[in-house]
Amino acid sequence: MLYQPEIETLAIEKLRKLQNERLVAQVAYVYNRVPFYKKQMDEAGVKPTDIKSIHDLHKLPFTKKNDLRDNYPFGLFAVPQSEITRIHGSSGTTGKPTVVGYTKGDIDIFSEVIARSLTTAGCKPGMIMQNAYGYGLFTGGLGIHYGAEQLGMAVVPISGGMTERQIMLMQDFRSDVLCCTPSYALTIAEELKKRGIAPESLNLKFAVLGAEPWTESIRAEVEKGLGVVATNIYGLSEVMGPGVSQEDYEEKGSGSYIWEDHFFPEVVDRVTGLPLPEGQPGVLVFTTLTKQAMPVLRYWTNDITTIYYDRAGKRTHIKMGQIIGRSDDMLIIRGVNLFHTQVEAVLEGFNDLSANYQLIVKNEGKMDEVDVKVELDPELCSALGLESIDIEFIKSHDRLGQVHRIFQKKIKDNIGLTMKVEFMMPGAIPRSEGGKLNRIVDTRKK
Ligand code: DLL
Repeated sequence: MLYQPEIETLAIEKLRKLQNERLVAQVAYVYNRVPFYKKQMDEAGVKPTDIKSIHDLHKLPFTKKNDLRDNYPFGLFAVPQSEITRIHGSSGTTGKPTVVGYTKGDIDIFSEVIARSLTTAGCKPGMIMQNAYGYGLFTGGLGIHYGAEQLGMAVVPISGGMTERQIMLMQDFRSDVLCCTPSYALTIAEELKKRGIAPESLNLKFAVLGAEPWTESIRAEVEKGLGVVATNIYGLSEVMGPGVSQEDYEEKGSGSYIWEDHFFPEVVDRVTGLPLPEGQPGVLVFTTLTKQAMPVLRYWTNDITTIYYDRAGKRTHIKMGQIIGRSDDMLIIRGVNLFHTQVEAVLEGFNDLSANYQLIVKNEGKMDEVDVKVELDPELCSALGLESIDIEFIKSHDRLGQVHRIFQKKIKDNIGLTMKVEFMMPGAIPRSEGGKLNRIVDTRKK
């Protein structure tokens, strides 16, 4: 099912024409209204009239997170404060947040792309949605909320956390849809299992997961543990919030549709900033085409992914792959670039291991090292009567010793790094308590 069939399947020439018209207008709009953009473009020697189509985008300078910080709080707003209806902030935990603003018109478009995304995820009017994204400065809660209402769903604005309560309401309200981070979906699934609540006894059908990187191994665990079809929703506050792209529930694993009529994507080289050919991973860059309060030109998201231009799905809009990680979170270990999702991807297919893992980065001698801590599958532990971890026992145990060796070897083969693998008892690794989960502990001295 499509939410806006005429836009979602717009012939590519028409989509391009729309994008070009919107881009030309958006560039002139920010040049005339935001001193920061006027200065950036003047310094780069680019006039608004030089931008005639998306092919001219490369002439514009990038906008980076620092530019938002330097103009804190409202310096990049293109409208008088009286026209601002809502203010959100980035999820950063330290220092000042990255501030973004919306006009009434922006909120309407935000809701429209969320309604489109939720339909793409399998949601329908009349369904009950349990929205466990955080409400507050974070765009997840309110962003999804308004879009779900626009679609005609009944929203339960429970926000993140209070897992017991989540489960009680899920049972009593017969919620059809759960929206939350993938790591929190795992927490809920685990709690259900602990309490002996079968996923079939619930009414959940879909989970719409995003706000942090995740891979197929987590999808498999969430789908099994909650009895849902789980899809990816992507977005960032600076561009809008959630709903910049969304995976289709019937085309899982083939990428997420980018709503190109509002957000124009590019993938560029992390170092040179030059556009990359299709299929090569690089930094995702977005230019908003219709924003009023805080448009961004060539916003450097720091997110690493790949764009597929084959347009082979139900819609004509292009798809992006899963986010591998953020370039500012990339570890460089003995000369090898490492994202935690690469380790997560290796976990796929290891039924004796759970999707609860953590990377410990350390430097005890000359070289940086990474240890992988991963929890054993709880059912396996009870079947073996295992109550604590003894590394010598694991190594000498037929089944566990073999899993240990194969997992370590697969990490080396796939990632190119030797990592110490430590098996943990279920529950030993921190869980998401409702929001984004940090899976890396860096103990190196800065
Ligand atoms: O996380 C918006 C959002 C809310 C998206 C709910 C999806 C669901 P910020 O707090 O500004 O906004 O963080 C944006 O989170 O640049 C990515 O690094 C990461 N991110 C968001 N969605 C995904 C995803 C929201 N599906 C930053 N996969 C982005 C991987 C994601 N990373």
